[in-house]
Amino acid sequence: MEQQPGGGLVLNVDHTFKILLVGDSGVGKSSLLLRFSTGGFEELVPTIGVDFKAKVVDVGGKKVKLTIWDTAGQERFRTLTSSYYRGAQGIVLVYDVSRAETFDSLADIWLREVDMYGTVEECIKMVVANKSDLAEQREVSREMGLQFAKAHGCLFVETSAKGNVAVDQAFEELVHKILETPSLLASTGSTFGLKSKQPQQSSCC
Ligand SMILES: Nc1nc2c(ncn2[C@@H]2O[C@H](COP(=O)(O)OP(=O)(O)OP(=O)(O)O)[C@@H](O)[C@H]2O)c(=O)[nH]1
Ligand SMILES: [Mg+2]
Repeated sequence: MEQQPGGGLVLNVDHTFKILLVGDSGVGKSSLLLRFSTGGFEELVPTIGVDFKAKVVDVGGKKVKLTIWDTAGQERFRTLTSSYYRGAQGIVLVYDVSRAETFDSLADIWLREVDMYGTVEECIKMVVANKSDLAEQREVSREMGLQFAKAHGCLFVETSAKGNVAVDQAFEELVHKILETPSLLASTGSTFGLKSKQPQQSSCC
């Protein structure tokens, strides 16, 4: 910790990374973030717009501040949430293993959004298969999720926010991969590593 001229305290960190959570409504994005940030699990209402939490983690000997943006999955917020892809070094695409349509949406909606609105070249994508505790209701096998992630160059982790299975591991793996990617470290706080294309403007009717 360090005293600032204005009297406030700042935490010295090696890097600050922006992480974005996307996926259909109800897949458990906010529950994963709650579990990761506070260790808890409780019944949540659907996210309105975008929520945000910050957490400092030690990964590979580095102190990393994560600013994690939790977007609403509901379609009515899509125009708003699209602007939050900008500058994200890590994007987590979440589906619910007990609802196959949420898995299909990864290809139909969420990966397309990453391509359209992401601005960081080489940003790390991670597919998270949540609700692994719902064994009886499972509609998407681990193998299907893993194959999909491989085919699209994404990391893959199965989690349960409810059962606290592999949630910390998912975020840590993501941070590890970002730390291993030099262009993403250069992009922290600078314009290095940004895609050359201009961000998409939302169209006007
Ligand atoms: N069984 C089970 N239920 C879960 C798990 N994670 C979340 N849920 C439940 O799934 C529902 C939706 O969770 P949310 O975290 O609000 O989902 P979300 O993806 O943030 O939804 P939006 O904010 O609408 O995009 C809630 O009833 C949660 O309690 C899990 O790992 N297992
Ligand atoms: Mg939510």
